[in-house]
Amino acid sequence: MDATHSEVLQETPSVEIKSFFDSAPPLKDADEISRKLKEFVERNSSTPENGRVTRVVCVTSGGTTVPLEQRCVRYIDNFSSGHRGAASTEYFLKAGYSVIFLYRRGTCQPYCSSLPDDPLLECFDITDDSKIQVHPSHAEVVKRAISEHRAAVVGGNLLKLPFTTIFEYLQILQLIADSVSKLGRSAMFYFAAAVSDFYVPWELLTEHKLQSASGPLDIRLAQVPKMISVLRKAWAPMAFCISFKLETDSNILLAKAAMALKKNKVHMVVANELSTRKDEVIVVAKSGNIVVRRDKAQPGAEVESPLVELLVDRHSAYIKEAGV
Ligand code: 9Z3
Repeated sequence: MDATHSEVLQETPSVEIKSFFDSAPPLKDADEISRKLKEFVERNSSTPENGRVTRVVCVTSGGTTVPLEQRCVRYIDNFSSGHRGAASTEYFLKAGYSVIFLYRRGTCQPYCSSLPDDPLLECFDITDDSKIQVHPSHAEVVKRAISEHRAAVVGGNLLKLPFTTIFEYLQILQLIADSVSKLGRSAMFYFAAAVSDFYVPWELLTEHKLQSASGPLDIRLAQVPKMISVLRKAWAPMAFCISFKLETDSNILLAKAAMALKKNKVHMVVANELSTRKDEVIVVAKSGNIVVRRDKAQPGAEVESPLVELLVDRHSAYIKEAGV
């Protein structure tokens, strides 16, 4: 391969990335998000005065949408309830991390998994004197959800940023990476969101609703540039990075996870199979694979508990390695 060809090949990803960001509809609230991030990172940075190093993890959660019209009526979605991201956020907070929770609007939220589907309608009663009170059967879970959530937010340890589309997700992720890169090895990314591999570039979308009278629909989907490897190389190169690999065919899962580990140069890949993802995951790393299981003997035990414990441990070792 001649030098020019190899240069072109090396440049291709950044060209794709530039064109993705250039053509994406700009975030409506970019300034507000940047302001919140700046404040959050400053608050969680170590300073000579407070003498502590706070670890910050960005947990991504839920699926991205791919609009099929600019004034979007129809879209392609990615499967994810957001349970993994929400539960992991709780365990990271418990372990002393501050969390940037980048989540798909409408998906599971930290501290809400024990609440019924419609908490407002199911947890509360109206008393005879028209006051609202928690129904005794839900009192404990409501109290716990409100107090733990409030403690995390008021303490400046939880910042929640919502997204819907793939365009919003990747633009906010870039803002987060820019902000936390200054924390060096104390920052972690935990990519539990299910991110679309394909999308329709914004400029190729029709403005108005697609019409069925125009006959069958042909759509050509472009590949979403691989942002994790860019984040590793350029956006936040010192951050500890955990990506996820989801497959429905268990025969290819570990090979795909090992490939992602090598290609994206992340520190670990959490391999999970769709049907068993709540019971078991396999953490794939250069040093070998580790199976992590939910403790079935304990009622309500979640696989995210031992998983986060393991990752916190590995993150500590990564920080120590550099003598931070
Ligand atoms: C995951 O694999 C997550 O563990 C799940 C969690 C989405 C399965 P739930 O939200 O499920 O609790 O319902 N996330 C990453 C999925 C993904 O899109 N990975 C990409 C891939 O597999 C790489 S970033 O190619």
